[in-house]
Amino acid sequence: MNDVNELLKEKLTAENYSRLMALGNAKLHEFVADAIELAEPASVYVCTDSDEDRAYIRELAIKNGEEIALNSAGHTCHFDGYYDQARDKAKTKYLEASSSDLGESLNSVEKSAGVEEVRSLLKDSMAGREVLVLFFCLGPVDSEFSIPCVQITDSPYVAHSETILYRPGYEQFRKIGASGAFFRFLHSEGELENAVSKNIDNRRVYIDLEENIVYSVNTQYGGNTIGLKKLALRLAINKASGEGWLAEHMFVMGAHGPGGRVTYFAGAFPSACGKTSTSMIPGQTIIGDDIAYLRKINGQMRSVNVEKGIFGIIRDVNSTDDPVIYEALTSPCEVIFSNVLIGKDNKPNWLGMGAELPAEGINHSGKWRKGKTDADGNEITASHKNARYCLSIEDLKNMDPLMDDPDGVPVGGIIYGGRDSDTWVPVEQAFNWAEGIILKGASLESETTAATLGAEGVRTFNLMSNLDFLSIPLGRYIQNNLDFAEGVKNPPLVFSVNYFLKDEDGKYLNGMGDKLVWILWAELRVNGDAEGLDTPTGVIPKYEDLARLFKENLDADYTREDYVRQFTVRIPKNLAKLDRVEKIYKEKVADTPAILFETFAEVRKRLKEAAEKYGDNISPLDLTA
Ligand code: SPV
Ligand code: MN
Repeated sequence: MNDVNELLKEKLTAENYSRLMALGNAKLHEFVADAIELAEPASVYVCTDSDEDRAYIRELAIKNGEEIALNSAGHTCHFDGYYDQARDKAKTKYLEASSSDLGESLNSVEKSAGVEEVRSLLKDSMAGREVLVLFFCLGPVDSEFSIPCVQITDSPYVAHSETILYRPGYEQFRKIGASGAFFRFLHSEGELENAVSKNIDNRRVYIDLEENIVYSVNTQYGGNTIGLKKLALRLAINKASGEGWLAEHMFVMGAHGPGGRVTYFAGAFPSACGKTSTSMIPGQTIIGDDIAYLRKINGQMRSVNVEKGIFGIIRDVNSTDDPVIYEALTSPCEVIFSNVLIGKDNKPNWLGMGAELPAEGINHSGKWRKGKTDADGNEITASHKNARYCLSIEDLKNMDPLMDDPDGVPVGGIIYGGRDSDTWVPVEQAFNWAEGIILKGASLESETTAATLGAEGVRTFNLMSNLDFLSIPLGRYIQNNLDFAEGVKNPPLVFSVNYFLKDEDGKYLNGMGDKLVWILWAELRVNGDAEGLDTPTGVIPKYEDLARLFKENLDADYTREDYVRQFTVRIPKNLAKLDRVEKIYKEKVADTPAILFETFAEVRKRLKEAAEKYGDNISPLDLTA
């Protein structure tokens, strides 16, 4: 204890020391002292929630070259290393204590060996740099949902991103004093070359679930470094499992129904499958786009956005498809662009922005010219496919007024969606909560994207879109979800959506804007205002309701031909999917709840009976008959 205080007194200026001591939390002091002793920064800056401290971080990011000021007020650009452009799933591991039971599916390393490895990489890693100590709160402050967090990082870019993405927490720490639980994150970008992490081969993200600490080193990409994002989600899933609530990879948005009614939806989609743009559909209101906590409060399922900003994929954001984000990105406000193309005019450019891109500029590969190839001979795109923007939801015109409500918002519906070219219809409601969890969430498959390292377009199982972040055995996670509706008076309806269905020629069957109609139909269902048609797997919309919604909201004439092509129930594809997913549970998930297999058997029976009656591919018009 005394050693800790002495070390802090020696390494910190009087002002920084008193800021840290004012929090009166020995566990926090120890964590900071240990990080300083290990990584040996040249100086330490302790941030409060003040505007001055935020401005200091922003300026530091520009001064140290991790961000470049662009020509619009508040806009900066950050580049990650060429091979550091996405989450590194292979090098993200749980530090597994001998007593733990993570199961085979989770990537882990024996704890003492892993701690030693990551600490040896962190040793002296901050030499010559200033380290920043920051405090945030996951979820609204002063709420049942709040989790205070401390982030230690030598990257002002990471710190800057977090000040945009998370609610300030210095005052929250002051309130919890010595007693409360909190999450801890230690990040070092390691040695830098041209302001990017140099030793990518030694990139590691190691997670200690017992101590609620995450170590991240030799990387800058946000998904590997912004502790409060996916690293905290992993800690939260474990904590939630012990405490009876849920931490999910979900947006939360308000769908605006007839007569000014607002119905809230929480939706889980794998990365780069339309999650952010669903949370931002024009005319609706956003609470959050990426991570939600769900709790039962007074017999109601309620949800908050864990974050207060968006670290979104910028590709294909243009004034037609995502007008709200596009407007924010092209207006003066605080935005960090990452891995976009900077043209001669010092403005950001990205794939799919709806304008011709400059033929040269600066991007994640350095000086770029159209046609430039990398060391493997691959053409380097103008901006990276996983290029991102980071901005605060407060800077969007469609922020929901209940965004910071300490009690969250009531959840009317849950939505699961993936990138599925040939099986699921565009929208379908499950018959009940358990079937929703099992047939929608626990059966989710999606084609891989640029958000993680590795090949794209490979159909992959992705339980509730949360598989990458699970920190408990898969079966237990499913059971927690099944149990979560217990004691809830009106459990949310559960829906699947699929924006990526294609015809035989590989052409998408839907336009980008159609998702508005699927969400508004779900809104009607939640409120008992639309009838549906039963399929073997759930309830689909009637043609008349969709035609009306398309006309009223998109001024589009929705034809019966479109309806039939989109909503034909593809029995062989659904059966094949059940087989694929069941095989995974049988072979890889030892603790799969029995009800999952029972439900699969039941649905298989329903599908086969339907095929006998109607044929392999059932037109939704036949279901009306
Ligand atoms: C995702 O990939 O799901 C994201 C961005 O939301 S990351 O921070 O990389 O997780
Ligand atoms: Mn995400």
